[in-house]
Amino acid sequence: MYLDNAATTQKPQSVIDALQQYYSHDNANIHRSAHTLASRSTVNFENTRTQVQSFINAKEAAECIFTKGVTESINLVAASYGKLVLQPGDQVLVTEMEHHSNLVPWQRICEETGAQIIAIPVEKDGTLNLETALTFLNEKVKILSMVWVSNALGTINPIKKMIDAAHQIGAKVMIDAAQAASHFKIDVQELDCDFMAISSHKLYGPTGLGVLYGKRALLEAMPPYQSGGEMIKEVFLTHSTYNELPYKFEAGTPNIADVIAFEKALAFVTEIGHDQIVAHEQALYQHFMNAIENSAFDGIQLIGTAAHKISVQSFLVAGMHHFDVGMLLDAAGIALRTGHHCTQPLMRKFGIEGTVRASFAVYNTLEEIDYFVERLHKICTRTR
Ligand code: 7TS
Repeated sequence: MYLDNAATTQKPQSVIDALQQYYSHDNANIHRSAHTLASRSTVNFENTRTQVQSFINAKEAAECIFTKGVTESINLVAASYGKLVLQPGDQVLVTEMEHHSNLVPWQRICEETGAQIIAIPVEKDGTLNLETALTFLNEKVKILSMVWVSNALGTINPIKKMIDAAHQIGAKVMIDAAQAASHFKIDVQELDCDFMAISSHKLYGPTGLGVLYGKRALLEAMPPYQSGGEMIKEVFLTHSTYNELPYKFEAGTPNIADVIAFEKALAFVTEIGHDQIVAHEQALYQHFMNAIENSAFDGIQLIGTAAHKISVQSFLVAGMHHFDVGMLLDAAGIALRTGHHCTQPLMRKFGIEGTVRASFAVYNTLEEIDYFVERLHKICTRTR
């Protein structure tokens, strides 16, 4: 039973078949050869980019850059855009609920540029107080980089209001949509974010692949991130000129097979529909919450109780280490994550080392939740 969907989702057969198809019949490097195989894989590769454009409603496909995932997307923006604009005394605004991948790249660029990281505090229930959050936006803030949905808490943040307020003070906004993309219909034009990062593997697609969306004007102004083949227009021995978007940010042979298979993952989500996915996940989540709010579960401490959440619940069992709870559940055939969830500052804020985290996806069933609840109940009662 797989309840670790916030870490990575399982893949539909169509994605697995697309990988098999590529390596068995279409394998060729893209964008550089004249032969039939190469043009076939190039067409398929670029087709995924067009599907990504439509999935997030970007104005152009060229604003969608393939990366290794959210981590690399944020590193790219920090190293390229951050280095371009940050000056000593400037601020990069984040929240206390960021994944490490939306903290460490900014810490490193702030060390280099003399800018400072400021974090909006998280309330006890795992939410951001919008009024408090808005007070952090002042003229020193050049970049707001925040998570849409917390991986550890499941909290859905009010990003549209934050984006609009950040723009009013002239800051640019990067959204970490790692956990949001499989649940919500994304419209980057409507949100008006400047950058957005998503990972394919949390969206039913292959691992090691993600997308960085950026507004064209910003991407044009930014220096390349990595250098080598593909990202150049002309190379001389001592200097080079750079390729047009999106290739300027895609140095080297990309992750061709996974990009091609990712199109099937996007189709999987689109065919079911975000509304259907969320309705199913919320039904599972409510079923779980109803069961554990039952008095028989008084040994459970919930971490993250925001009113607006995705189907993720962190918790602790009284008198037991979270690792032990995870191991007992694993022994019962239930896979979920334990630990700090790459959010150590958030765990520190709550005065804990980590949690047990259950995260439900579209293929989980009510029967699975019943079994999970039954096993969890056994674990809770044996600690008394
Ligand atoms: N941001 C958030 C909100 C995440 O949940 C994750 C991964 C990342 C960034 C990094 O994404 P990556 O694809 O570059 O690794 N989160 C988790 C998790 O919760 N358990 O394992 C990975």
